[in-house]
Amino acid sequence: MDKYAVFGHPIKHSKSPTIHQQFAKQCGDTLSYEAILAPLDGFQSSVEAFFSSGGCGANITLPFKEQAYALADTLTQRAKLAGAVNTLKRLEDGRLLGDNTDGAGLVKDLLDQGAQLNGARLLLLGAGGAARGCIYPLLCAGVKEIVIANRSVEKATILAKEFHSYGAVSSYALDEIPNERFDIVINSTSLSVSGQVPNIDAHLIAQCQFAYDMFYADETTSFLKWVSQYNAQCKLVDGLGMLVGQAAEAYLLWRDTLPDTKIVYQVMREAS
Ligand code: SKM
Repeated sequence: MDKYAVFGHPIKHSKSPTIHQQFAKQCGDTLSYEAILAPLDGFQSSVEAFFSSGGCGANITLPFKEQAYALADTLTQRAKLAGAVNTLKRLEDGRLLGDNTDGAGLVKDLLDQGAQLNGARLLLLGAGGAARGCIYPLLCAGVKEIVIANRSVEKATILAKEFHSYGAVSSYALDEIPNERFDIVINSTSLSVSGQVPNIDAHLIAQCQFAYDMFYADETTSFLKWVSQYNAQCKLVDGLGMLVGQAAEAYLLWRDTLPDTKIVYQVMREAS
């Protein structure tokens, strides 16, 4: 039986095994997919043991995405630009291919939820790994301009410089974002985990049509609640669909079949 897994620390919370089992059922595939807790100082040996015992592919989550990037023998363009790997595939010659499907998962979910990406002006809050992974896929999907805003402007500026040859990308400190109209606002910070919101002027979200929080929870996230106070028309979406989307892209890489994400998203939403 084809063997897959997700590696992380912690890993108990991961919904990946449930998502991939549902994809497999939908596609008529028989496979195993387990959650593996890799020791903080033993990621490499844990992944190597998995692949040498016949593993076909793996997802990688926090805090190991940079280590997976270093471990891969060859990388896709989007993984190179993300500087991180969330999907490994064992190639026929035994080498490990590293990919990053997070940004594609985000784009897929934005489109599924009705966002108009082509020509959009987008405000991206945060400049960490999650932001880095989605800039190139968003530009490829037709986003016209990305303004990256971060607590430390230096980090945002490094990202903007790195991606400026792919499109219009600029950087600001959170409290210095020009008061312009944005179509879409994406929160890539982890502030919602602790119920906080990025320190930006509420005018910035008052006219946007779409607010996306990469974090997801059983209840509306603190960021989406905050947006709804200032903009009742705005469509609010959390990161559950991105999680399902990145898993579908990984499944496609491993098995050459793109599962239907909409059904699985509904099931996961109802279960949460
Ligand atoms: O990038 C994904 C990863 O592939 C799987 C995952 C999970 O299982 O919680 C979360 C994200 O980091």
